[in-house]
Amino acid sequence: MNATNVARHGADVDAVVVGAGFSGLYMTHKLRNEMGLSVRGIEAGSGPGGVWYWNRYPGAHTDSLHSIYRFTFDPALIEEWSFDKRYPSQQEVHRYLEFVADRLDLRRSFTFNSRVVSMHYDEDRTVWTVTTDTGETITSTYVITGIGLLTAPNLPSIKNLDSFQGERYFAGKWPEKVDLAGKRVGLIGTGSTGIQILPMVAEEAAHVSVFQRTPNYVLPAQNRPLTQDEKDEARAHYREIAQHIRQHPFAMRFTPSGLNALDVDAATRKAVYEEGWKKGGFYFMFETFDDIQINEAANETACEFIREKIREIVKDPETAEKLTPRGYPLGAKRPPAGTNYYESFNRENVTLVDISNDPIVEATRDGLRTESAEFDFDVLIFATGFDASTGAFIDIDIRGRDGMSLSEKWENGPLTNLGLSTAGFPNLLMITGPLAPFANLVPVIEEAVDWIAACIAHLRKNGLTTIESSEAAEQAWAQHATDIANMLAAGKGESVHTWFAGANVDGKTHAINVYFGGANAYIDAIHSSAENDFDGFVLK
Ligand code: NA7
Repeated sequence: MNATNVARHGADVDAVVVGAGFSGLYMTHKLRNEMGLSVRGIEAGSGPGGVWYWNRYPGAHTDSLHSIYRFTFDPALIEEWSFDKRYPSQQEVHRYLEFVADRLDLRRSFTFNSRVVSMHYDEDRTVWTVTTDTGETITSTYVITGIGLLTAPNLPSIKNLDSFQGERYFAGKWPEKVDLAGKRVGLIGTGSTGIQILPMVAEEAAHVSVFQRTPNYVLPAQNRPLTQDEKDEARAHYREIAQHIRQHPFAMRFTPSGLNALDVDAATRKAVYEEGWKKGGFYFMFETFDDIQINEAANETACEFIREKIREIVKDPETAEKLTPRGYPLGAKRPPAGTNYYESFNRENVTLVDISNDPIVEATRDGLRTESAEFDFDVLIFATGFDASTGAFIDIDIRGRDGMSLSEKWENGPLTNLGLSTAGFPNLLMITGPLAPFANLVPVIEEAVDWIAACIAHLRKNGLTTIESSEAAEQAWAQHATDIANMLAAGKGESVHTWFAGANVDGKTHAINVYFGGANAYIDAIHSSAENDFDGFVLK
């Protein structure tokens, strides 16, 4: 269906959608193809893909199983697409999103190679003015962000960095082609990104020095090609799978084991963990013992199992010891899933540099200097993570009612109702904005997009002009998110610089910026709000 409605209040379009990842693509489909609104999409990349467009670094893949990392709103998309790997690679997910954009004819609604730099609200006209870095200005009734949770780079401020004469790359903005063959590489960061990059780069480079500040609990992904039967099963049962994952706290295809680590003997415990390790990735967290999320002593048994694995895999005891995480629970940091990560440290051409007690002091012409040593490289890779959740919003000059700046409003931590809207910014709607769940995000995105579409339909049907969160509801939601995090391992990560709490970025306020109460509870909450005339939101 083509746009049939002239945008209201003299605006150029009904809706500007920012971003062409999972969120922006589905939102555009919903508003334009299903509801007939005029939509303008803006995307900084040269094509669709969102985080899967930018994160082209070697080894990038999902930590979500193939069967739960795709749209389920359209049976044709299920029928016509299968992933090839158990955990699809960046290339696969990128191709998938290109396929979705083409299948639903979405590209023509987007302007690519264009970045939104400001969004200002005019209260008299109830219209937003969106400006891009190409100098374009668009007015719109609604502005909807699909700008991702992990998009704004976190680049540490290293003294004299510009004096380094070699090549420099940030993993999350990896160029099309990088030749590392025969080069000496410095890799900073051992989160999900760094641990995926290392084994790939070590195959190619002459030498890799890995700069580690905090050791991680790295689970084995156990990635492999899918069999035809697995692909068929995922396709045949996609509706049940979609329903099942919406009832899981992390929107994943797991079933709690019904076992508690502290209720079984040591031999049983080891056997259960061994099975979880073999299955790989988040199976280890969610299908071994139910109490490891909530009981510190139970959690410690899982940590100890992983420490033992590190000692078994890594041949040099000193390196194994440096790689061993201690003093914080599994889940306080986002546990990465790797392939041959610990094994890489048995290679002749990989060295671990522990910078926890010997920090990087400055960059030199040829590399990096820590307090006690100098390291020379041809290439420096930053796998240092993201200014998560709020960062992509703060990078845009967003001003709501009376010129209020969003970055000033969120100075002491983000305030949203259900990650969808914030008071004082009418008709700014966020798809999984700050304080949306930490989970496998595709189903959560589908639910948030459906909620926003239902909300806009409700406004139009009832002759209403604006929606925004009530102040009381967003205060209550932020407090609830903080209270929940404090009860869980995820709330114990401040001391280990976790991005969950904004603690990974120099100078950022430490405040929880994702919701740990469960994707299932979140989905119930947004359904309940929609069913009760958008309770918690002010509609005018
Ligand atoms: P993460 O998980 O935030 O990891 C970033 C890594 O970079 C981590 O090891 C950090 O050490 C390290 N880091 C960050 N700043 C510095 C400085 N200043 N000096 C040294 N080391 C530093 O980001 P990823 O990109 O790996 O993963 C992000 C998400 O993407 C992940 O959670 C998945 O959801 C997908 P630290 O641990 O803070 O000591």
